[in-house]
Amino acid sequence: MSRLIVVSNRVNPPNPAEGGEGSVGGLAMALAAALREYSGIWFGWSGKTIPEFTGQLNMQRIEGVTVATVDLEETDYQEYYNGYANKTLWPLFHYRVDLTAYDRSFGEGYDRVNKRFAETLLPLIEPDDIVWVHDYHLIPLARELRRMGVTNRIGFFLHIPWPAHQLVVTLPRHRALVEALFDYDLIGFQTEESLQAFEGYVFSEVQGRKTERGELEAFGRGLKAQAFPIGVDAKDFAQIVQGETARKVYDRMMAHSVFRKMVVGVDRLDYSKGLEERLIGFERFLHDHPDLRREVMLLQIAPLSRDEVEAYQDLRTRLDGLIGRINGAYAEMDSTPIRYVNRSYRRDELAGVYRASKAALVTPLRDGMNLVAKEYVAAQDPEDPGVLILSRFAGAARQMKEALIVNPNSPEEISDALERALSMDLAERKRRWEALFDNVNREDVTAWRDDFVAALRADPEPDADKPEP
Ligand code: GDG
Repeated sequence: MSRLIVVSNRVNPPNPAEGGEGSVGGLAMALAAALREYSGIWFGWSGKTIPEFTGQLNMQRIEGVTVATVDLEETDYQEYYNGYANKTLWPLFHYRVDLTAYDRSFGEGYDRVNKRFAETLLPLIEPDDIVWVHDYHLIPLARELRRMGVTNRIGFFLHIPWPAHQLVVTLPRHRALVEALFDYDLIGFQTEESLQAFEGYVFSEVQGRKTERGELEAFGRGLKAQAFPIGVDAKDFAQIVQGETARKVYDRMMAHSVFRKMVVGVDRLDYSKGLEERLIGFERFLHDHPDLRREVMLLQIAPLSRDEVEAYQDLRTRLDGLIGRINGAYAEMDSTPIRYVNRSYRRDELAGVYRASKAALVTPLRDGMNLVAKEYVAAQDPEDPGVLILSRFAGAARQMKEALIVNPNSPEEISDALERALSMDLAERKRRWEALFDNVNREDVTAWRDDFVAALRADPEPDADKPEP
């Protein structure tokens, strides 16, 4: 059986030395499991910077997974990671043209690092291996590998949205970026909407077409493009929530009346997550429901993220001010409407918090999928489930139709949904939760991974209408 090589910017297989079992994300778990199954390798940046790039590979075995990492130069880190990935592609693909930096040096750094990744990875690739590249940091990786003569099957999965055509064309080198995607055999998106936006670009911008077999063709090449909605490890999460740590957190919260009507939000501190809009919606709720002010509390967990990037620092400052203002206006001597935490918690602690809360506010302005929505559902007590309030702009809204779907830009919709969630009778809560859980359980992270790998492995049939190379 062929080996699987997973490539992502950062490499994070489950590591008991870093917080132990239960603290690791479901995605890392699922990829690590696939790598064990196919005896593969996980390759990426070590997270360290050095004065001059050496291309030295660091190989380790972590929990049965072979991990290969490479150090980058400080300039690489600034131009490729902080620059093109996080100041150009991330904001643009989340519809924030106002925050997008169009700096030529970032694009050059991005190409340079992708070339360096390819050069370092090349000696590890054996003829039968399949290669699975993850996310917007590494779009041109297949192009670089092809230039070095690699003919293996290479797939790419985009974890964030693919935006509308009008946004993509604001990138000075958008054509080159899209052309680079045609060096993959398969590209996966989170949703049909992203897939259609990509196809829209290909059809109207570069006169591509779809073949009879459903392949996309442009730049004289063809590829398969499909939606593969990512999921969580629902079974694992349902188990974690029964564990000792989760139970302790849950019991502690249930014992205190301040947590009796708790609403929870868990997000990296990122402008795509709609945190300000959520807080303004919660403020509207407090304003509209004086009778509930002392009873309802929002716990917002927001670990800091990308805090070297100015837009993230600005957001943090604005959130500090906004929360201070709302708490100042609505707190009493013995009650505070918003608890706001900038640290991260263990996965099993989060599971306990999810279960203890009556509702979750998952209200991104744009999100590829959003795993918190799915984790929240997986952690609920089937006999007394909480209610999920979900933005229509999260990829997850496509599958999770039984959530209370809101427009995150509307404080009134957020306020109304909160009121509805907190007064919903048990029968309706159960009915909604059962349908949501069924989906989260069925379309889980293992199904996502297996579907992608199977599609990538599938031998291309001879295609009569494919142009000669
Ligand atoms: C990208 C896409 C897509 C958060 N705080 C803590 C913590 N988390 C965990 C959550 C969840 C993960 O981080 C966040 O995943 P999301 O999907 O919500 O968002 P992104 O980080 O933006 O992820 C997104 C995803 O990739 C996968 O394809 O769904 O659309 O943007 O698992 O639980 N985990 C722990 N402590 C925390 O304080 N342990």
